[in-house]
Order: sequence, then structure tokens, then C-alpha cells
Amino acid sequence: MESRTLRALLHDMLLARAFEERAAEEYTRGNIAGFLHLYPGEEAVAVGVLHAAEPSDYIVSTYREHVHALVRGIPPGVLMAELFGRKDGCSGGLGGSMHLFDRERRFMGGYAIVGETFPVAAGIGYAVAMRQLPEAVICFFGDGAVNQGTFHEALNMTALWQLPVLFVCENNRYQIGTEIHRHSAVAEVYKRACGYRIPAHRVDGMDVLAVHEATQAALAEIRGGNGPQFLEFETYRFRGHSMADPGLYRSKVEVQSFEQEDPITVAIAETVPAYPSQEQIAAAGPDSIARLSEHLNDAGHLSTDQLEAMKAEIGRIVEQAVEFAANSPEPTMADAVAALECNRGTEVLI
Ligand SMILES: Cc1ncc(C[n+]2csc(CCOP(=O)(O)OP(=O)(O)O)c2C)c(N)n1
Ligand SMILES: [Mg+2]
Repeated sequence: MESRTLRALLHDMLLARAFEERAAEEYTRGNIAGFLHLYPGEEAVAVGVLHAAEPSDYIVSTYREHVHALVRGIPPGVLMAELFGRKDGCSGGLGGSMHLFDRERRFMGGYAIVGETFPVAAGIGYAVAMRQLPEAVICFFGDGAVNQGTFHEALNMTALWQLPVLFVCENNRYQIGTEIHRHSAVAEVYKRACGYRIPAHRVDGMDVLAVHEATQAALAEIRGGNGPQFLEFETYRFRGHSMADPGLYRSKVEVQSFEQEDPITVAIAETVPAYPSQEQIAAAGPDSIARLSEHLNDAGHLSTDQLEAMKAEIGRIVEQAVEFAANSPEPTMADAVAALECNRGTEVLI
């Protein structure tokens, strides 16, 4: 993989982590109301999947969707403004954390109802197929959504009609406080897809490169006209289900063991080159030094200094996002009424 791509993946994972940690702080300060479901620990999934997507693809997500929206390109300030419920937010401040939307970027929504993403994705997939476009629909959902009727209906219909939908299960092992083996008779989520003849793979969701590669392959199949694909990414959320959840149902040992697999640490290890020691350079002999440094320059993706500079820049981006949100006005009652009226006269009755 090219250095530029590796650096971009790492950048977005770091930005995602910083954005979410800051959102948590702003929640405790009272600047964000309602429920707030955060993504730390799961960054490799959103970043790996969405970097493999085309701008013309459609994204449908859940209520844990800030990072999907961020990686898709919604500016951090506009996102933070939506979390703050302000007018400059991507949904005009009327949706909040669980209802992010951006038509231009084909980000077709966060949805608060578990399993709500499936019919929306199938419907968009149907529209794309009818027009015979090379576009795909990426449908994110959690492990807790796979026992909803909508999951089975959508898998059946997309397979039957060979619709261009990529099902992406973010299996973080928990549906709020209920562990997967207690809520699912078949805990290997990817196996369910075979009931509908949909090709499916289970992938390490803590490894951004594995996620990216699997998504590229799945999207290539979809664009080849081969119908839906299914990917199950095994991941873990480091925080509680939402800010209201102290997460007492998970043992400290369990959380710590997954923290050791932090996808960001893994990505940094991939990206920051390990420089040879002076002894190794000396052992390589004087002639090799020039060759060795040239090779390091070519292969070295990012130095430690560059990594620190990247983190500092991300810190500034998040700071500015909060400032933008705080300075944005609240929507008025007239804005709310206008939003309610927006579809009047264009309803389609079937
Ligand atoms: C139809 C429906 N039932 C129940 C809820 C309450 N609820 C909100 S989140 C959630 C857990 C979903 O877990 P999962 O799909 O694994 O997603 P995760 O939160 O782990 O990302 C539940 C049951 C809901 N929002 N919608
Ligand atoms: Mg879950």
C-alpha cells in the first residue's frame, strides 16, 4: 500500500478518536444533550471501509455514526455543530447525534432504530439497480441488529434481485449490555448470510489494512454485477454503549485485553518505520549506508516527528470544530416548521 494511503488511514483514525473523546467532554459539559454513542475502539472499521468506497457510493449507518460521517468528509465543525444542536450542523441542528445526514456526500443517514438501515439500504440499492449505475450502497449495522426481521427481509430481497449492497456488520460483541452469545443463536454473524446465498467473510476489525482490503474486494464483486456482499468485522468498543452507560457488565480484564489490540496502535506500528540502530548500520558496512538510508526514505512512511505533527494538527482541527459549533446559532421554531413542510406537495402515493 502506498505511503500516502497509509498516512491517510492513520490520520482519519486519529481524528476519529480525538473527535469522539472531545464529544464526550462536551457532553459532560452540557453542550450536547440526549444520547451520545461513541466509537473509540472501532475506528479501523469505518476508516478501512470508507477509504475503499467511491464518492458515488451511498452510505447508510446507525446511531453510532459520527465517525462514518467524519470519514465520509462532513467537516468536523459541521458535525460537532449537529451534536450541539446548532443551525450550522449537517441536519440544521434538528437531528443531533443519531440523525446525521448529507445528501451531497451520499451519507443517507444515521438511524436510531436498530435494524432501520436495512430497508433503507435495500431501497437505495433497488433504485441504483433500476438505473444500472456502477454505484454501491454500504449498509452499516451492529451485531445486535441481526435478529430484527428487517435484516432477514433485506438479505433475502437484495440477494433475490442481486442488488448492489455491501452489508457491513460492526460486531463489537455487545448489544448494549447483552453479549452476543446471549442474544444470538448463531453468534458467527457472517454465517447467516449463507442462508440467502450472499458471499460473506469474517475479518479482523481491529486491523485497518485487513478491513480496507476486504472491502475493496467486496465492492469489486458488487460493481461486477454479482449482487450483495456481506462482511463481518470483529471489533470492540472501549467505552460504554452510550455516555449514560458505565459498562459494568464487562470485566476490567476483558476491556484491557481488547485495549491492547487498539486499532490505532496497530496502525501506528504499520506506518511509523522502525529505524535501524547505529550498530545495525555499522554492521551493514560503510558502502551500504547510502543504500540503506535511501531504502529507508523510500519505505519509511512516517517519522515519529511527523506523527507528532499530525496529532498536533488534529488537536487544532478538533478545537476549531468545537469553536465553530459553539458559535453557531440555535435553530428557530421557523426552521423546525420549514423542515416539517419540506416535502409537502411532493409526496408520492403508491
Ligand atoms: C428496534 C429497536 N429496539 C431497541 C432499541 C434500543 N437499542 C438502542 S441501541 C441497542 C443495541 C444495538 O446493539 P448493536 O446493534 O450491537 O449496536 P452497537 O450499539 O453495539 O453499535 C438497542 C437494543 C432501538 N433503538 N431500536
Ligand atoms: Mg454491538
